[in-house]
Amino acid sequence: MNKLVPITLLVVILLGVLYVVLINRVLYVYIYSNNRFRFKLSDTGISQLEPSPQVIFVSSDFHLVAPDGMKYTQPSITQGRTDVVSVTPWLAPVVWEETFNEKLLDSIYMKKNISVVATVFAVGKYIMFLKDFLETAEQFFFVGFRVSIYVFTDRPNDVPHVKMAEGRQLNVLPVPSSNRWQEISARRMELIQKLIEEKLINKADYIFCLDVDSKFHGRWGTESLGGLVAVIHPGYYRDDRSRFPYERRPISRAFVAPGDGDFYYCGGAFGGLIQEVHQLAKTCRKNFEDDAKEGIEAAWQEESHLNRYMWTNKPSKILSPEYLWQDFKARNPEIKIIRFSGVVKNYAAIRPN
Ligand code: UD2
Repeated sequence: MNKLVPITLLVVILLGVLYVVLINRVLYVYIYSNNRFRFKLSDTGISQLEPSPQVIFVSSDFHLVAPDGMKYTQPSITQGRTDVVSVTPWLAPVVWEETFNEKLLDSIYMKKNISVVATVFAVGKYIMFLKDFLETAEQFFFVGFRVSIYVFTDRPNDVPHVKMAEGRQLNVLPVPSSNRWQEISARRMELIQKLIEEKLINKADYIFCLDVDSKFHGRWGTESLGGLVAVIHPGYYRDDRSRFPYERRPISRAFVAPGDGDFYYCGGAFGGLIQEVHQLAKTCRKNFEDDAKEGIEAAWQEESHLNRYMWTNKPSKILSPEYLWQDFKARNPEIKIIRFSGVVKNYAAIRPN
C-alpha cells in the first residue's frame, strides 16, 4: 500500500507534464496557422519566438515610436475641447482641430516611411474638377510623405498636367464611360477592390478614396491615419439618427433598421489601412451587385452600403466634418478649420443623366 503512493504521484506528475506540453503545442499551431500576429515582433521590443515568415505582414498602424529628444507642448487630460465629442462609445478617436499634435504625429509616421494612396474618379464632365483637386492636394494632402494618386477616368487625354513634388506620383487608369451617374459612383467600390488586389497589396500602407468635385483648404495628414477610417457627413452630424438617409427597405443588403446606426458617414471620403479598405470595398461591391441582381439600388448607392458596413464594422478612427465640408454650407462654430470641401455644382449640367 505504502509503495503505491509514490508510484501514483509519479504517474500524476508525468501526466501533468505531458498535458502542459500538448496544450502548448496545440496553442502554438493555432496561433501561427491563424495568422494571429499581424505585426513584426522585432518592432515591439518584446522578445518572442520567431513565427514562420509566411504569416507576418507589417502593419504601420501599430507601435508608434517618437524620435529621440523631440520637444513639444505638454499634453493635458483635463483641458481640451469641450464643444465637441472626440471619442466614440467604442473608443475610436474623432479627429477635430486642436485634438492632436501634427508635428509629433508627422515625426512618428515619417520614421515609418509610410506610403499613402488616394483614389479619385473623374468620369465624363467631372474631369473639370480634377485640376483643382490635384493642385490643392499638392498643397495640403500628406505634404512631405510618399503619396500616389490614382485617377480613374474615361478621358485620359484631358488629365491636367500638375507639377507633383518629389516622392509624389500621379497614375492615370482608364475606365469606361457610363450613361448613369449612379453606376459611376457605385462602381468605384469594384475598381478600388481591383486596384488594391492588382497594384497595392504589400506595396502601400494606407489609402483614401475621395470625391473629385472637392478641394483641399487645410492640412489633411497623419492625424487621419487608422485601420478603418470614416468621415462624418457634414449634412447630418447634428441630427437624430432617425433622420439619417440610410437605406430603409429591408429587401436591400444596405438596410439599416430604425433605431440602428451610429453616425451618417460620407461616401465621398473614407480610407484606412489597405487591408481594411479592401475588405470594405469587396463587401460593399458584393452587396451592391447582389442587390442589383434582384433589381434593387440602395438609396445612396455605395454610400448606403458603406454606412451599413460601418454599422457592423466600427471604424477605428473617425474624421470630423472638417474633413468633408460642403462649400454651400455656412460654417458652424465647432468647425474651426475646413480641410476638404465639396464645391458647389450644377448637377443637371455635369451628370450624364
Ligand atoms: C454623394 C457622395 C458621393 C456618393 C454619392 C452617392 C459625399 C460628399 N458625396 O455625393 O461620394 O456617395 O452621394 O452615389 O459624400 N462621378 C464622376 N462622374 C459622374 C458622376 C460621378 O466621375 O458623372 C464620381 C466623382 O468622383 C464624384 C463621385 O463620383 O465626385 C460622386 O458623385 P457625385 O459627386 O455626383 O455624388 P453626390 O454629390 O450625390
